[in-house]
Amino acid sequence: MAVLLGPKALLQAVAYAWGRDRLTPRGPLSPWQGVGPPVGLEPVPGGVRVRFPEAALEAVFLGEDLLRLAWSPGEEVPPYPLAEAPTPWEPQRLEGGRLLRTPRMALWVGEEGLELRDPQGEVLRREAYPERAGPAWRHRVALRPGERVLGLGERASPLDRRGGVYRLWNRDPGGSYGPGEDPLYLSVPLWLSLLPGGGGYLAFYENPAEGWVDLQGEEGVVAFLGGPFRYYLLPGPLEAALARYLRLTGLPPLPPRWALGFHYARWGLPTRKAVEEAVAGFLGRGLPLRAVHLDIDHMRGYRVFTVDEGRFPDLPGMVGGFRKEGVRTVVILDPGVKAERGFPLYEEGLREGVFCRLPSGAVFRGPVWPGPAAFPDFTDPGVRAWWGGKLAAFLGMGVSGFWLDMNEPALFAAWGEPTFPPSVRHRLEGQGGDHRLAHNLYGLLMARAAWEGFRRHAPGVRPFLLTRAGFAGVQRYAWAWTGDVESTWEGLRTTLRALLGLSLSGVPFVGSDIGGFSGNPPPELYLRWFQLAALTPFFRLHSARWTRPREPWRFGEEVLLGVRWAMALREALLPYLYTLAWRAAREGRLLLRPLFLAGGPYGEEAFFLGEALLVAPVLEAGARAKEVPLPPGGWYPWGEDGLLEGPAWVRLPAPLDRIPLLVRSGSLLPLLEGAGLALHLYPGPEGAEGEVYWDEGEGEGPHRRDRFRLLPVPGGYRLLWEGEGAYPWPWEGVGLRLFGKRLLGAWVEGKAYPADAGGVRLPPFREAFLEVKGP
Ligand code: NBV
Repeated sequence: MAVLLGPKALLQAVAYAWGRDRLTPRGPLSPWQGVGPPVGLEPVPGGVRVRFPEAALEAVFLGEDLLRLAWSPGEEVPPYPLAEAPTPWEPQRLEGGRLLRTPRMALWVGEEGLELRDPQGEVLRREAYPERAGPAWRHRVALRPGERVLGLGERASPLDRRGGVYRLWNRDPGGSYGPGEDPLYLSVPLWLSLLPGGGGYLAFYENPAEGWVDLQGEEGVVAFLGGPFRYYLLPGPLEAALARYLRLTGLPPLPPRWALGFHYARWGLPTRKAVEEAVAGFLGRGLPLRAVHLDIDHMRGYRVFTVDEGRFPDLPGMVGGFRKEGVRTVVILDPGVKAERGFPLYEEGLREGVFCRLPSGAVFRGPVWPGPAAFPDFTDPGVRAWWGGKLAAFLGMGVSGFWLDMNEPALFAAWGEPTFPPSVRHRLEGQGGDHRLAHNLYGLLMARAAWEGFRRHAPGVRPFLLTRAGFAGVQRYAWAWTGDVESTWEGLRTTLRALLGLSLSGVPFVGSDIGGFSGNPPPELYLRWFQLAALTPFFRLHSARWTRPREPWRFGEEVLLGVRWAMALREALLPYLYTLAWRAAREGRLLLRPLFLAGGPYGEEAFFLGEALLVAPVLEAGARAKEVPLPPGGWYPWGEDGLLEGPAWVRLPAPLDRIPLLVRSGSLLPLLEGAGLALHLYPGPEGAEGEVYWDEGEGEGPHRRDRFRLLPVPGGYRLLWEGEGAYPWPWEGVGLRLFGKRLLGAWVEGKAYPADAGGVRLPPFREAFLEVKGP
């Protein structure tokens, strides 16, 4: 990557890599040794303590669906990933205390290992007792034929991880990556097992140390080079296990509504004028832009928290002007602080002792954008508060969000690991430790610092944070994007995998750089990427500074029309998406759901967005149709009356300007249509149901939740509307559109409302009768 920066940075990157190698202790791992068979067993609150000649295990239930297994000895790390301090839950004790059972799961403490069983006694997971090598731990987990292993965070590999080895270590691949690159920026030690019968379980290792998961053979090996060997087991169904995991590590907050709109970013917009021209380009063409991101170009010599007044005069004026047009501004923040005498932030950081240090006590410096930089130690609460305080100036300028980059942490190294040497010290809330333990936490804790600073300095405003790196728990603070993926069809397929993998690892708000980051997408790829991104939680166009301009009008009329359609679809879906966001925040429901999570077959070709939409993105050049495995049930092609029946493989038309999209029969979709809200009714044999969550879109004021139920009756349907919450219904009445049957008209309190081709608009009601015709 440093090559991209020129000779000076290259020299720095070489010097850094050489120096780092000198600082990095080398030597083989001591040999692995088993902990031996259990030699004693005694009850503890919620579970059991098992003694081994060389180790001990505490297995404690924290609920009927949550079991914690903690091995000692081990290196402790503060419980950063956790959002709750769970308390023991008493299981039933059988067979001399070796079988512990709850209504949802059971643990068997055997001679050679542990078994996790379902309430019927079926084994969900069998693991051998672990082995140790100094501070390192590893264990073997049996895998069945046909068992799939998913999760492990953001990966550029097939969703089913079997057959590969995956490193648990956040890493910047350096400006571009494609299929198979491992590891990437955001790893999560979360393993989901999908068993051949459809059941499964979740295992979450609460260990930030470097590790790997080897799934090449008939058993899986999970290893960590240090840290606590502590993990949680949760029985399936997988979606319920993920929701429980999200409560354990923290539900994502409800985002501001604007964040669900379209964002534009571009690295290499050197001046205020260039940014304003880009924004005007969207608005002038009626393209609904909701946020613009400022990449590192606005900084003075890449000094974080500065603005180059020459190139970006009166930033508050620019930000305020955008806001009037409905466009929010998001600013990038890198963790590296230019190590330069006279730079106030650096001087202050030195005075206050916020930077990471080497064992010698010297401040650690590594090359990044501004040249040699020092890095705040986010594992210290005082440093988090200090850093968070720096957001105040940008918030005061009207900035609405922050984009956290390079927080793996990444730096420029000519070879070897592009990150801190392992010996760099971290405070880890006072307990102290080195970078081996803190590395994977750095992005999480930078996000936490930004979150806490945002909350403190803009009270009542919902923070918007986007991060590249993270760990379990990062969903409490930030959305994530998939970084510098290449601009190829393979890159698009890789992106879909990375997005679904993140979602399956408990990071629900995710997105990618439309068109890929590092290259020039051909027009068709660009449009297909746009269509997919419009149906992922985070919808942003972004690209590297060495690429050709990428705005939707740069590819000709046909592409622009296609982009307009995708953007209009996104805008229309806003009430649906916002309701999904609220359900994620309230219950830990995922937005992106691979088909197998909800009764469909395993596959990577299609996914659900929420419960109602099945998205089948086109991932190949020239394709004008897409084969999709339909899960059981009825499926309406988007906006059409004809019904497809699953389970079946179907071939959906995929003209260049459309993404194949299906609606589950039985759904009721809330959509924006013009200035009003319309319910699109896609009835199944039992009618349909759906809901809308709405509020001011920002802040912490009142909200409302409206539930609709469509029930078949002779001659048509009854439609029931139940609203709750103090926020007034913001639209004039409600529009209705019926699919599958012809809507003749509606009746509310004895008054008739005839329908036309666009459906019917009704005043607010508690019950309406819909008169329909035909099959
Ligand atoms: O800040 C520049 C880029 C940014 O545009 C991109 O989105 C990040 O993933 N950043 C990486 C720094 C280095 C890119 C080679």
